[in-house]
Order: sequence, then structure tokens, then C-alpha cells
Amino acid sequence: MNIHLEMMRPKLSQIDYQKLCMIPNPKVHEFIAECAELCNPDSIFVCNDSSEDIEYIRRKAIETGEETPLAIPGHTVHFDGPYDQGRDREATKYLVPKGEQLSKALNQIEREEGLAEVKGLLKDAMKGRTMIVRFVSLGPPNSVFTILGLQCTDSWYVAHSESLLFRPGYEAFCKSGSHKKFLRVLHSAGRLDENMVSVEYDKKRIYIDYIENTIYSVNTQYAGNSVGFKKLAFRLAIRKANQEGWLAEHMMIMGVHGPGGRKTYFAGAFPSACGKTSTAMLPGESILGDDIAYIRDINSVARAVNVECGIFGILQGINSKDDPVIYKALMNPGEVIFSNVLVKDGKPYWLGMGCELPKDGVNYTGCWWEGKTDEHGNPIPPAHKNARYTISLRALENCDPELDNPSGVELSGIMYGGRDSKAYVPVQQSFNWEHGVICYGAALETETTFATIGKEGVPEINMMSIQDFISIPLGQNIRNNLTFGRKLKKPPVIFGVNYFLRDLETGEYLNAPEDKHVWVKWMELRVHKDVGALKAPTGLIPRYEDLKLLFKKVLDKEYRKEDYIKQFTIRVPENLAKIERAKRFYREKVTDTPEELFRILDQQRERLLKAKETFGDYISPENFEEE
Ligand code: SPV
Ligand code: MN
Repeated sequence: MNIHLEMMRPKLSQIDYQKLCMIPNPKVHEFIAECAELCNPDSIFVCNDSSEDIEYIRRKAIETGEETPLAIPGHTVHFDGPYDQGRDREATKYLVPKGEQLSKALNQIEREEGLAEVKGLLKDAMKGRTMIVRFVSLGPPNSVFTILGLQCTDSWYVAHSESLLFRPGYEAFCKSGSHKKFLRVLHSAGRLDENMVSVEYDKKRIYIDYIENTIYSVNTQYAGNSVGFKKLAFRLAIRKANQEGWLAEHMMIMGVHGPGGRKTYFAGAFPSACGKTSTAMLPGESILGDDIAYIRDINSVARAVNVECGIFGILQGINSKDDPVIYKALMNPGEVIFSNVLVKDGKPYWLGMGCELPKDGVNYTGCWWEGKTDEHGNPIPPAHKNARYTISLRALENCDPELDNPSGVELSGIMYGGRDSKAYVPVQQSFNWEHGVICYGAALETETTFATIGKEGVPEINMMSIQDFISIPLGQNIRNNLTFGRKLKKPPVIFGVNYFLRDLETGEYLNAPEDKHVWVKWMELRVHKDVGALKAPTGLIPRYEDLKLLFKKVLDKEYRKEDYIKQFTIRVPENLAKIERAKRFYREKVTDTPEELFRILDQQRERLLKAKETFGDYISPENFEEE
């Protein structure tokens, strides 16, 4: 007899009991039983991914009031509380056993103390509710990339989001043996108000136990904190990848169409709200993933899969002009969960959607009217900047056909992009793998945004855009990247992009959002050596004539030489300062930085100083020679 199954039996229907009996892994039963014992739900619902179960979850999300239907069929809205509008860095901690320590840059708490605290908060948290059990496959099922996950939650919204974001995993759990390893998540929204919003935000805790591969999340609903398989399981995957010699990355994956019908796959790492999804969504290209990629060396080729199969994307700025593909999907019938938008007459509104917003409605603060202020007297915007949509990739006309290829796609290029108003040019190619990993990846710097709670606009190092998720020593992550590329027959070509460069005097952005399409097409050509480049101190930069042609072809825009010169001028003082900030960070905050990082940054410094001797502080691209 399986004691864990028997323990849960009173809370399970006969059908749900049977569903659990089909899974041969006793650790699965043990984990669910422990969650049930701790959180004490009235009942347990086990989702076996059948269309009835998926539909049931969708219906319950509405019945309980966690979601409300909107006018367009398939569309619903969910609200998170005013203090639960982004990933919460303060509340997210690693549970670290006594005697161990993670890098100082990482938020951590002694494991026993943290477990006692979070379990205290989860105690009886599901009383009067149903605990939903979901199984997922991270990455395509039955592939070398696959990682299985199991989440127990009391939120139908979270369970519903998982239907859109992840591939079903129940069958894989049934088929895999009794010892199969899997990631675990226990989540409770905690105490809710009459609008089904978590109220005890001061008791929000998101703790990551890498010893047991388990995540605990409580008193939060924002998907980045509650949908455990997104950024929380990602942290565990980074550790697993480190042990097994592959890479788990905060990267989108896209197919870029080049001349003669060829398609070239790129992965791109960008911190949150820095253009990752909108790059992957460029019209005419195809999207394979927008957030998390697993990359493996398969026969000395870098191959990548999307861990997810949906998008939890930012709405701000999505309009018919800048993001036509996603805009269309959001305006037509189909399954979409909107969160933290403004709702008026059954329609969702968000900032920057390209139309006038209503003067009143319902938003994340309840009833909203123009002029409404918060407790500090600050005006409340109609919709939160971090308002989001959740949608399946398969609902998009530009979804890449290789999404479920168990071998992934071959990566030819990698881009790293931050929010850098001062230093890096809009696009440049690294001199080699190591230079790219260090100068564009490890030194990736960005200004903080609304996607995390806290002050915006503060420049900080965001190593390879995984600073918030890194769970191994930072230096080790850099070494892993360096080593990974060295073993490949033909490592992906690395590019640095920066969509946020501003004029030093006027502060204006030097590029329009759609210009990124030109950079992407240029990178595609560079991968195949179809165009030349100029040797600047920070990398290989485009030639004017190539960009001029691309601007015409891709955007039907005249590209003026003076704009090119402004955008691709190498700003020596700003670049030197950038290098110093990166060096300081790695010297002061990281104890295991590889010496190579300092050496490669110093070489960049030397190149800048040398160029400065001849050309001064601000060097027009016309001064650089062809490679
Ligand atoms: C991000 O913030 O990087 C996201 C959304 O992709 S979250 O799920 O919050 O991580
Ligand atoms: Mn992300």
C-alpha cells in the first residue's frame, strides 16, 4: 500500500485518485501528500491534461473570480494586488544550508530558518480551497532537453496560465520510471480579499530550495512569482545545467529569414523589458521562444529549445504599428489572459496601445478614475506599466514550426542586449566567442525597469540577463559559457545590441523601435559573411552602405549618413566608464571571477585608449578600417 496515496484519499475524488495511481513514482505521491498535509486544502484536483481537465481549470478560474471574462471570446482578465505587480527581488531568496554560501550578489537565507518561516506561512493556507496539481514538461517532451515539473497551487489563475505557457507533462510522469527526478513547486495565493487578490503582501515569500529542487511561494499571485515553472524553476535549471555541462538561459529564440529562403536561428538575452519579446516578434520572422532557452552541445553543435510554449508578455507599448503580429492576436478571439490592464465595458486597455484610454474603469487598484491617487498622493496610472498578456505561442501566425522539435534548433547567433543610454552602439559583432561572452554577456549592463519592484532607471550589471535568476557562483557561470563555446565546431556568432542609446546632449533616443529589425537582418547577413564590417575598439560594426540598403529593404526608410554617424560613433569616455563599472562589480561582488574576464575587458580598454590617441574621445565610424 502506498501510504501517501492513502493519506490523501479522503480529499481526492475516485477519478483523481486513479490519476495519481497511474504515476509510478512514489516521490510524486509523497510531495503532493506533504503539500496537502501542510496546506490543508478541502480537496485535491489532479489535472491529467485532458481537454476536460484543461477546460475545468479555465472555468474554475472564472467561477472563483480569479479571472473575469472580457468581451472578446476566450479573453479574460486577472488582477494582482497593488504591491504584487512584478517579480519581487526582496522576497525571493535561496535557502542555503549552514556552512554554504552563494555569491554575495544573491539574496539568501539559512535553509532551516527559511523553511520554517515559509512553511509557517503555508500552514493551513488552502483551508476551504482546492489544491490543484499540475504536471508539466519543460522543453519538448521525450527529448534530451526535457525536465519534468510538478506544481501544487490553490490558484486557478496560476493553473490556467500553466495551460498556456507549458507543455503538458502528466503522460510523461506516467511513463517515466519510479525514480525519475522532477522539479517541485508549492504555491498558495494566501489570504484573499473579496476580489480574489492576495492581501498579505508583507508576508510574501518566494524561497528556492536547491537541495530538494523545491520552490515555495506564498502570498503572491503575480505570475513571475507564482507560476513556478517560469523564473523559479529556471533557477533550479541553471544549477542542473551547471552540473551537467549545458546552458539554461534567459533568452528568446527566433528564426530570421535571410536571402534565398534561408532561415537562421538566433537566441537573444535581454533583461526584462529591454526588447526581448518584440525582437522575437518582428514581422516576417518566426518566434520559437520569448523567455527561457535550454542550450546543449549536440555533436559539437549548439542546439536550443524553448522551455515554454507560451508567452507571458509585457503589454505596455504594444500597438498595431510597433508590434503588429501580437497586437492582432490580442484583438481577436482566442485564449488570452490579460493582467493588470484597465478594463472598461469588457475591453482591456494598456499604456502605449496607440489609442486614447478611457477616463475610468477597473484596474489593479479596483475602481479607477482619472486623477485617482495612491496613499502617498501619487497619481495611479490607468493600467500598470507591467500589465501583461498570457497566450500560447501556437495561437500566433508567426510561431516557428520547429517549436516541438525534440532536438531543438541549431543556433547560429546569440545576441545580448541591455538598456544602455550612453555607451554601446546599436549593434556590433564580437571579435570572437570569448570577447562576446565577456564584453556583451558578462558586462551586460542595464537600467532597472518596472518588471521588478523597486526604483527604475538605476544602471546595474545584469550578467547575461540572468542576474535575478542565477543560482550558482557568478564566476562559474562565466566559465561555463566560455567553455561551452570552445567545444563547438562552429560557435554561434555573438552580437551586442542596444535599443536604448540616447543623444548625449538632447537625451533623445537615437533609434526608432522598428530599427531593431534592420540590426537583426544585418546580424543574419554577418553570420553568413554576406556583408563586411568595420573594426571598432568595442567590436565589428556595420558599414553605412549595408545599413542603407537594409533600411530601404526592411523598413522602406531612407537612412541618412548623419544618423549612422551619430548612432555608431564610438564614445570613448562612456565606454571606458562602462568597463570600469563592470570591473568593479566583478572585483567587489563576485569572489570567483575568472581572470580572463579582467584580461578581456582590459584589452577592450587598451583598444579604446589607443583609438583615442589618434581620433579623440568621440570617434566617427568612418575612421575604422574594414576587417
Ligand atoms: C521577466 O520579468 O523577465 C519575465 C516575466 O519574463 S517574469 O515571469 O516575471 O519573470
Ligand atoms: Mn523574462
